[in-house]
Amino acid sequence: MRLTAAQLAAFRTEGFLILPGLFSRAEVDVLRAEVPRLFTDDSPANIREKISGEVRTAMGLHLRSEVYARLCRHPRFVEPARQILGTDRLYIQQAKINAKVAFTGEAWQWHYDFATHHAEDGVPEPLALNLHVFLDDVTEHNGPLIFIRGSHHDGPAATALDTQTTSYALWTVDNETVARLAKAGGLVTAMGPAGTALIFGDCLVHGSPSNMSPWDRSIFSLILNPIANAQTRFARPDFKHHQDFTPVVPLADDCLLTVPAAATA
Ligand SMILES: O=C(O)CCC(=O)C(=O)O
Repeated sequence: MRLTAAQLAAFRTEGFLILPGLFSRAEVDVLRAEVPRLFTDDSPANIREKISGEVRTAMGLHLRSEVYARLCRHPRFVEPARQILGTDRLYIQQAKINAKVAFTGEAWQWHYDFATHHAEDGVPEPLALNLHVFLDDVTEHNGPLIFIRGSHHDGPAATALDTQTTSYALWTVDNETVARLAKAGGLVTAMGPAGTALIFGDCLVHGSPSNMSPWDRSIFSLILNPIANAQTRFARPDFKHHQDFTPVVPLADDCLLTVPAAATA
């Protein structure tokens, strides 16, 4: 799969792409079928919400599931990432599902990913890409991501580590900066049916509100980073930043539909 010149230009200008229907309903069904097993694992890679105790984020998925190992090597993710970054030498930095369970899923504060990648892992440059696929329909009601259009042009904003708001410590951007960037670029809510994909860059400021609705909202997120820009600090667990810098090689386009039954039992 190749992005068009118009998509590449939009990515550079706005900092993100929304790709409706990138994955089919049949592919989403394969991805969703793995979720109950993964969420009931007694694993430190399943991080729970502060209030409800429901799974907030389930990490390290490419090591815990053949289906998600394949998704991380899916050509509809890997080829656009190679195209944007201009290199075939990318590694899987992180693979997770952010669940936002109906009524209780908590917010992700305003942040950009490079703040964490740099401060925690010593990633030198803001090159990593975050590639999402919606596992549920995402609407204005169930805690969608909100992007600040063009905020990546401002470069890495000042951040502070917030260990209080949720169970997941995050380097966050202050309200004054958010207000300035939002007035300049506007906010875009990333919505669409299950199977919709997103690609956004490491300096794009984004966040998402809590899920007050009666509808679950799960989104898979893959971070791919150039091997030449790999982490230089190794303090975080492997499930937060994978320490194997083997180049990711794309599989066949139908790889999610050919998973042997034994691999999902
Ligand atoms: O799942 C969400 O709502 C937030 C995800 C996010 O901020 C991220 O992947 O960096």
